[in-house]
Parts: sequence; C-alpha cells; structure tokens
Amino acid sequence: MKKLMLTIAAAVLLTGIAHADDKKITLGFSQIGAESEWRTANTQSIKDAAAKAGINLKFSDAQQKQENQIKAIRSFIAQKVDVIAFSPVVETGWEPVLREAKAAKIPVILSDRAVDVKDDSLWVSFMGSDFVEEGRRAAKWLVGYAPIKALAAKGDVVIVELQGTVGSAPAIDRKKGFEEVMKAHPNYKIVRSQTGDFTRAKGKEVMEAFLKAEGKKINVLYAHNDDMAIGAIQAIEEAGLKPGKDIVIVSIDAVKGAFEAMMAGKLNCSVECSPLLGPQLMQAVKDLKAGKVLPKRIVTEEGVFPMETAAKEFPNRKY
Ligand code: GYE
Repeated sequence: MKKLMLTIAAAVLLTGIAHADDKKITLGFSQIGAESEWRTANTQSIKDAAAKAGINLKFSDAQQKQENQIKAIRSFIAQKVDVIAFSPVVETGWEPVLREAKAAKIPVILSDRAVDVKDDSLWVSFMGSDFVEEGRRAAKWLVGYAPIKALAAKGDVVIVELQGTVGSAPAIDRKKGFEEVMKAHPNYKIVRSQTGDFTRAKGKEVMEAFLKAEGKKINVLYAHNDDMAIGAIQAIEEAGLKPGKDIVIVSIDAVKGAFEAMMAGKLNCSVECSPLLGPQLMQAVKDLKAGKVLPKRIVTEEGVFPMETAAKEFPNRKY
C-alpha cells in the first residue's frame, strides 16, 4: 500500500514537472535579416532577453525577403507557438498571413516596424521608434547647424538623400518627417533621393552615383541609417572630398560605427534609434500569456547626438 502511494506521489510529481516544462512560453520571431549594425544589435537583444526570461525562442532570419517572413510565420502557426513577433521588412502585403495567425488564435506583436493593414485587430501591439520624429530630428539638427545656416543665408543648400529599403516603415517615415520640417525652409533642396537598402555597400554605390551626377555641388547627405552614411563616407573620400566638412552628413540609428565616424570628424550627427527591444518584447509576451491587454503602441525613447558630443557619449553606448 505504502509503495503504491509512493509510486502515485512520484507520478504526480513527475507530471507536475513535465507540466511546468510545458508551460514554458514559445515565441516565434521572424527577423528581417542582418542588413545593418542596428539589426545585428536588435537580434542580439532579442536572443539575450529570451534566454534571460526563460522563453523558448524560435528565431528565423528572412534575408530581407518578405516571402521568407511569410513562410516563417506560417511555420510558426503550424508549430502552434504561443506568440508570434516579427519585424516586417515592408509595410504592405501582410493581411493573408496575419489572418491565418488570428484564425489560429496566436497573438502577433510587431517589433520595430509597423505594417499597413486596414484591420488593426490583426496585431496586438506595435513596439518601436517613432520614425517620423527621427526624420524631423535629423532635419531640425541640420537647419540649426552653424555652417549650414551660414550657407542657407547666402543661397541654396543642396541635399542628397539615401533612403532605406523601399516600402519599409522607416524609409517612408524618415523621409516624411525630414520633408515636413524642410517645407518651412524652401532653399534646402533635395536634389537626389534613392534607396541604399540600409546597407553599407549600397550606400557607397549610390553615393558614388550621386557624386558623379552632382559633383561638388552637394552640401549635405541625409542617410536613413548610419550604415549607408558609413558606406557613403568611403565614396566621398574616394572622390577626393572631405566627409563631415565638404559634405555635411546626418544619419539615423546612433550605432557604435556612427560614433567612431563622428569622433573621426567624418559624420556630423546621428539621431538615435534604439535596437534594444528584447527586454520589452519578452515582457510583453509574458504579459500576454498572463492575460493582460497590451498597449497598442509602445514607443522607444531616444535622443540626438551631434559630433561634438560623440567622445563623451561613446563609453555609454550599448550598441
Ligand atoms: O534604422 C536600420 C535597419 O527598422 C529601425 O532597419 C530599423 C532600421 C534601422 O536596417 O539600420
């Protein structure tokens, strides 16, 4: 009898343990790729935070292709994960797969970038930066920068723009925010604007084309991210010009590479965009599983770093 009781007790205990393990939350995350320093820091933040939170992370890299992200999300649905999160490479085209997730009752969190869908019930929360505001900040810094102000007092300021990935939220919004501020400054002229796909290689290539077309007329480069600015710096130097002086450069992200370029006097300003979304994403996943309602929008707080502040700030940078 005693033996039987013990066996039953052990069995109960074991199922208990097995059960506790079952309860480990599984998160399926579809990442865009590894196009920039920002992105690799974002991936690291998500992986670290999942490990720390005891969340079982299924991570998939889409190599910058929407079709790969859709495939990954479908596979997460088939695997019956608890929560899906993804960073959408472009804004449109997500309805069908998001409807499938909803039908399977799997909540979807948007991480870093937004989607453009009519039915907002297809996702539960969007966490990330205000990209329009980042564009405004870049423009406001520019119109307040003394050498550019001096130039503007005499005539036109010639700007070239390196856009992010075509159709992506940060490319659309950073352009919009920048142009919004520039409306009040009609002598600031964006003469060329083209995508550099958020990469160094493309940023360099497109800047070479800009330089060929416009030569020494270019006063300013506005790049939607630091990596493209860093690529462009190389192109500018190869063309025999001085980045940061002959061409004033403002970009977005404030990654370490940008701080290094600023300390070398080659980049004039970087507007911060934090990739450290991991901890808040894991918290959101836990809250969801605990039955809490998430805020529809969680905005990341960020600053602006002009070149003069770079050396002092550099030791504090986490990405
Ligand atoms: O600025 C860029 C990256 O979506 C905010 O994507 C992100 C952007 C970031 O490749 O460097």
